[in-house]
Amino acid sequence: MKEFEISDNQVEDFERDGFIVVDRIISDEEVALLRERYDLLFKGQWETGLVPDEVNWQEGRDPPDSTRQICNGWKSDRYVAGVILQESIGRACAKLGRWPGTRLSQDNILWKPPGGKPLGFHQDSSYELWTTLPDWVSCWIALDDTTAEGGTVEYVRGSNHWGRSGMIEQFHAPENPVKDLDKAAAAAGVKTIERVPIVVKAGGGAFHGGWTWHGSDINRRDVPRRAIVAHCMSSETRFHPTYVGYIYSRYKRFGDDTMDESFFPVTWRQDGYRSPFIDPYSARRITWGEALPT
Ligand SMILES: O=C(O)CCC(=O)C(=O)O
Repeated sequence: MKEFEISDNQVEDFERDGFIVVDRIISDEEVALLRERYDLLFKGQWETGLVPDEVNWQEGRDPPDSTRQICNGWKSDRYVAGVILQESIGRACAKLGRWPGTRLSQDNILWKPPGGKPLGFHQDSSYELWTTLPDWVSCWIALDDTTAEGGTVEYVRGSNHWGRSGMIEQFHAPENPVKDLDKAAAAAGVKTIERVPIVVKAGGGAFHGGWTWHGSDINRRDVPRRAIVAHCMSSETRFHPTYVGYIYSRYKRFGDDTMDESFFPVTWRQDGYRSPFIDPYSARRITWGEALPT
């Protein structure tokens, strides 16, 4: 597949609107592979033996109409790693964020079944205050063809300029998914909220900024809506010295604010560097934590 490139015009659109749509990010083969891996992951089958950082839905444990979510599936499944840690995504995020390089903060594996509940509208970067540079760029990739009524992700055009709000009241299955969004719009003096549903073929998707309001509604169709997201940060990012994020600060060492590439890999850097374990790990030549082949 021809790799996609982000143009200077797309960077301008991204900075103005808070997101851009890209028709093709991963190949049909990668889409098919991820759909197979999703079946296993939501059954709790961890290919590397390691449990993901967040498992917010498990077959037999959670309500069937909740939106299923796992974060950092790449640590548990090397096939997922092969897709989400690819260089082209890192390069695109760095260009959009005007960074010297990209680190993955976390992947987000999402599966909204027919009738699946909404995800509350939020700003991603409000959840990243445990870092020194909480200005994410995220790559959202559809694994099914999306439609407005199928509960696809929606971005609020221009909301990246509204300022920073905190974490929202309820992220999973809120009664009113736009409760916090409405408050933020009022605080910013915005009268008209333009919600843009992302309608793309499987393999296509969008890039959004960390301060862009987004979320998704109920899936009113009879087919699932699956997606994978690479939430990325600048390769220069360090841990905040004192703010403790309730999940990801567990990777911070005492008295040391540097980020370990084993947990926050550098997927692309303008000087050509990329965390050395990514390629042998993604090719399944080593498993989690194993030494690099000589
Ligand atoms: O796909 C969705 O429903 C929402 C995804 C999301 O919140 C994100 O990519 O940050």
